[in-house]
Amino acid sequence: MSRTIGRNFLGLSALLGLFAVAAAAQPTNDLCTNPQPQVELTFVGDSTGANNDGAASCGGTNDVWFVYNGTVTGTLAVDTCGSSFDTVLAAFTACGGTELACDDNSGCGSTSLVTFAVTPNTSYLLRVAGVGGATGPIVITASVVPDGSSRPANDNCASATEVGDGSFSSNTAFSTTDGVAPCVTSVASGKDIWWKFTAPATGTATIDTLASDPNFDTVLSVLDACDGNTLKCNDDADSTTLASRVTLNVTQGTSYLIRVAGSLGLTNAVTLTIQTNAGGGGGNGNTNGGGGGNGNTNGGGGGNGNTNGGGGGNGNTNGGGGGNGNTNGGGGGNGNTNGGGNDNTNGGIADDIPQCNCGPGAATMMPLTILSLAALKLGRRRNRSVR
Ligand SMILES: [Ca+2]
Ligand SMILES: [Ca+2]
Ligand SMILES: [Ca+2]
Repeated sequence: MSRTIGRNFLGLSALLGLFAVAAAAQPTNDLCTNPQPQVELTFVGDSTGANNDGAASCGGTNDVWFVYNGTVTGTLAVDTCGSSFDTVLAAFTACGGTELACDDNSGCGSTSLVTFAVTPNTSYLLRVAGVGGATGPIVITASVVPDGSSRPANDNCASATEVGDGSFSSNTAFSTTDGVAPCVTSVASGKDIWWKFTAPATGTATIDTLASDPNFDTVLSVLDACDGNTLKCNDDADSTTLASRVTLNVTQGTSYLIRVAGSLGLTNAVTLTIQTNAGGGGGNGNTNGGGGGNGNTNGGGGGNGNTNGGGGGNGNTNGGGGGNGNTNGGGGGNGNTNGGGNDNTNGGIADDIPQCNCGPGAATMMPLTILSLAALKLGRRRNRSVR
């Protein structure tokens, strides 16, 4: 999103007048009688310098105001996930009117989440206040679900869809925000859905949204638990795509929470792909430090190093066997593409010659693949830019 955020965000900002609030000045939406329009996206406000002119059953001071104008009959959710301070959020029928909902900490962290029924052609006043006089930048997201529709089953982290390896379709439409992605600004990672991935093997898992609509700017993160630590986070897989990809080490039987959000609170269909590559077994090091091997991609076996530092082998791609290094520092072999070699006795050199089923060597295949992918993405990028 790094390239497009400027364009999208500035465009939205101009549309919504988001930066009308000057730093350290009184916010333009300080008073209930002059609220900032709220739409169904993720955007920013700022209560710095705000005075208090409202009251809510769950407290808060130094409030600023937003107004949401109903367009359908349904249920509106508004959250302050990503805000910089401990918020309190309340909804009213009018300035000084009936309180429809009030919440302190149901959002992510110490932020707030309220839900209430809405109808077309009706305005709802939203009060964002701080606990203990706190003020600062606010991130606020609104998401209405019309009667007859429903939020995604995996909207909340606690109800994440359980998966293993594979490809999974879902949609962020009507989702709400219940997490943040530390690799982007809060406003750049809004409405989210969740999967709970249990690793089928110990090794490396690659998780991506690359099969989603190429125009959907996703942000992908992996956590060790709901409200836990973020292990990996990615906005754009590379400079030519808006989709996301992460690779992480995983342990068989361990579960990981996967969050996919749309930039700026935009929503769309998501295809999530997960592939675990079981790391080959590390080699055996017997007597004086034989090194264990590395197994990359589909279970390459690690080599054995026996006596005086035989090096373990590397097994790359489709189960290349690592070599055995026996007696006085025999070098372990690298097994590239279906089969590595053995080096035995008195310092045999490492064998990295493909043994069978070799076809074109890996060294010539890889650049061609990268170039082809780059050409495809550049072509797609050009196509998109002329729409
Ligand atoms: Ca709070
Ligand atoms: Ca959510
Ligand atoms: Ca992205």
